Amino acid sequence: MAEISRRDYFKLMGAGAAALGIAGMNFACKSAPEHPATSTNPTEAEEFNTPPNREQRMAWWHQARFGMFIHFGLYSVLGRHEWAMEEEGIPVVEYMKLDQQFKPKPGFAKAWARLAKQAGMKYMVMTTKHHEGFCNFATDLTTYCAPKQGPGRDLVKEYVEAARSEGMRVGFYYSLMDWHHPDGARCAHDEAARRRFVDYTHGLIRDLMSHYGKIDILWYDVAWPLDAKGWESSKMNRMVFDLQPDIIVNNRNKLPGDFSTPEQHVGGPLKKGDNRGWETCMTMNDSWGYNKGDDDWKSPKTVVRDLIHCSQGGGNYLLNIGPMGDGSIPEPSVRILTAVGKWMEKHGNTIYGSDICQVRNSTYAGFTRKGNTLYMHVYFWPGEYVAIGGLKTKVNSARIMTTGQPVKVEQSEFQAKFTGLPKKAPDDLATVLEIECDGEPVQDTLWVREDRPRDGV
Ligand code: JFZ
Repeated sequence: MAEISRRDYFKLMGAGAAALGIAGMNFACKSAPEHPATSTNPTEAEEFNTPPNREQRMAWWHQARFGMFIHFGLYSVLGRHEWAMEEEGIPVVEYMKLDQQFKPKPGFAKAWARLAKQAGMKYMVMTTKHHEGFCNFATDLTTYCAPKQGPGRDLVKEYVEAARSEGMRVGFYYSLMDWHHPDGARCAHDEAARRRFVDYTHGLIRDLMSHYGKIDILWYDVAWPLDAKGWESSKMNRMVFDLQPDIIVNNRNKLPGDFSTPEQHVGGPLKKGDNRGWETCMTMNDSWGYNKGDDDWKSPKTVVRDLIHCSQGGGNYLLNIGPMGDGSIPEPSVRILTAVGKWMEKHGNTIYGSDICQVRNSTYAGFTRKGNTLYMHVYFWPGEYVAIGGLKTKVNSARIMTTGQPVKVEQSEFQAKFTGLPKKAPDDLATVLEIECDGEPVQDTLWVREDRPRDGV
């Protein structure tokens, strides 16, 4: 273990997580019923994941497509990445003193929510407790929480109010792994410690689900060192849904949850018959928590492109900010999100509520779809004309959505060509062609490779 890097470690965990749906459930079947008293059907109690009305609970989320992730905690004061406490081996007593400098300025969360709205985001997910163990919210279960330490106030409450006031849906991130709690590691091999720590964890989640009104998303993270049985994840989810019947939860408490969480890459389609959702979470540089030295910022174009590709596959995009200890957002993030917001203002309707799009092959464009309308998002503008190979659906008409300019369509068996375009991209991030088709647009590139007439001997 000492010799593998954190990245490799997570790769391993990720591989395990891929099999989690099945493995987790099998495990649950072998375990004792978790709610024998509250259910007449113990099998059902054992296997509880989330309520069956998933489609209904997730409808707003599928529409929304784009959210803001916020990593905020004591590591925001330090500015050396949210893993600094472990990666630099900082003594716990020393780390704890950071609270004295953790003084978010008044209205800090308002600024986040305003920026999220401006960027075209529809929801926010903030760390209520990260691996460091510091609770940003009020609780009777520990003194290691914002109201009782440096900040002297409930930061989660301020976040919730700010998000709501800008019309954002509200999500809570919660790390199961805890580097501070005395039972956080020994719970793996000491049953009394596990009992205490699981009670503590369920208690904190109960606080979060009870004191802030309607919460839209619960985003669990890192389940080390326990499995679903150890965490009593089934019971955990049951409690969450008892308190918040309309909430959606992710898959990181080792149950499948309502959606999966591909990290730092655009996710793929779910397995056939799986009606859960997926959400790619991503950083704007390479760190989640504020990391002063990390200058590896993505361009606004990369962000827009990732958002398009998430929408194309029916997924969501949760894009992170790592505010500083005073709550202010690093300037590059503001700049990137402002540019993305300008693009979304004009083109957001090609993203929100879009349907999964089967057309996907182009080296310079991404695609989204609404019914029979295909949106071609050209991020690398080739000038004058663009073309789609193997489009099997008849195109009725097309225009450049960005400018309103109508576009000429030439369609032959293997190629749809859109001509008379300007030399220079009308929008640098992505120029969108709105293509009205005769039916649901379908592309077959293999057909092009196999059946297109060839030449020569
Ligand atoms: C976790 C955290 O360790 C990190 O600090 C951040 O909060 C991020 C959103 O989540 O990192 C992970 C968790 C899971 C995987 C990779 C990184 N995974 O399954 O590949």
